[in-house]
Amino acid sequence: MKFIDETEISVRSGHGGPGMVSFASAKFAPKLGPDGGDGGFGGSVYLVGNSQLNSLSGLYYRRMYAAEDGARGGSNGCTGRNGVDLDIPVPVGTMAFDQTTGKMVCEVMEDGQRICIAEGGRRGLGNMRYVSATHQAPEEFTKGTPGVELDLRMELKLIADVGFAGFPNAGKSTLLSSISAARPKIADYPFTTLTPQLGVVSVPEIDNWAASFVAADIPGLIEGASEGRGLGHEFLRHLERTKVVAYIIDPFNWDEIAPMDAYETLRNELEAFSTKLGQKRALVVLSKADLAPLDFDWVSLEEPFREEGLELLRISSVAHLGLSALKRRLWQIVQEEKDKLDVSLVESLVTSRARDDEYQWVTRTNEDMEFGI
Ligand SMILES: Nc1nc2c(ncn2[C@@H]2O[C@H](COP(=O)(O)OP(=O)(O)OP(=O)(O)O)[C@@H](O)[C@H]2O)c(=O)[nH]1
Ligand SMILES: [Mg+2]
Repeated sequence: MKFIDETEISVRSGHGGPGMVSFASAKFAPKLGPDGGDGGFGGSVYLVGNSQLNSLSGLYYRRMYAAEDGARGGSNGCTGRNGVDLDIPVPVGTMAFDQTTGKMVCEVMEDGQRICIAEGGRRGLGNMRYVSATHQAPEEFTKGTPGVELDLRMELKLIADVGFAGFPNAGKSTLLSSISAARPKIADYPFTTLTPQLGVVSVPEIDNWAASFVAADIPGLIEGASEGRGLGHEFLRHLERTKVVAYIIDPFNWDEIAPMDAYETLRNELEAFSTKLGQKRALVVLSKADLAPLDFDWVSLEEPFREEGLELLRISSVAHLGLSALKRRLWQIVQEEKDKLDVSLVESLVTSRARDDEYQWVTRTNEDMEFGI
């Protein structure tokens, strides 16, 4: 199915059902009093995270989403049926923006997370509700409130731990296919990969038997991608949520570009897209090591990278060289970055707690003065 990472949809929650105006009567008892019931609540619209999906294509082919209206109240005190809620399944990492205000409505970050984006209308009240000692035959009722209508722009930023960035033909897809169960298209011409591909990489050598991370292979980049050359920058957003970017460089492509220049060009392209992305933790991966002659001078090839303080690994996806070391290192970096995030989260919590304490202390002293304590 076509990979879609941006689309527009319209959603509408159900209207609240109107209340009923009705009077009960029976044979020989024509005036038993009001018995109009309330309407039902309108159905709400929810976005539900689904880790089985990794494209917005489902939303691309269907644009209108409406939850059911609440039913009208009935006579005999019957309440109308509530409208059925509508769940829209979306891939994890989907963001919804309101088209009119441009503001983000919500972001679905976990599998099974259910977020209400349009709340159903409130139900209307039947005339039974308006009876009072002095108002025995009320004809008042309420209609219920209308549902909410929203035009949304949906954007997907895939959630992966590691992103592969590289020139076309560098061997990104071959690497993904040799370390995960993903089967991206591989060929010896540029721009074989046209859409991002995800793969789950398991790292069996780590003590924790469940150790794994998600890697994303995105279409090849070329110099000037920020000006729209090649496939442009379109897919770089899928690297934004990764913890580390693996720069896949073919060191035997000297005729076209030297390895260090290739790295710098790629990094500049990432930086031109977003400074944060350019500054993300990096690991340089020299691919196709099986092509090196026995006396190949790796030291002088790797020297400029080492001078820059860059971490470097050599692999061959075809001959399965260096893949275990790469998997293990990437996994370690992902853990380190996650720990850093946790630490900064705890720090921000501690500082905000400290601020709260300070605030409480100030208010407490005011109270203390009042009570003379
Ligand atoms: N000898 C050798 N060839 C490789 C290796 N990895 C990839 N290749 C070859 O390099 C070519 C390009 O590989 P891909 O994996 O399609 O490259 P890519 O980076 O995904 O390319 P795009 O999708 O165009 O960006 C293919 O012909 C692969 O067979 C390797 O480790 N050794
Ligand atoms: Mg590819």
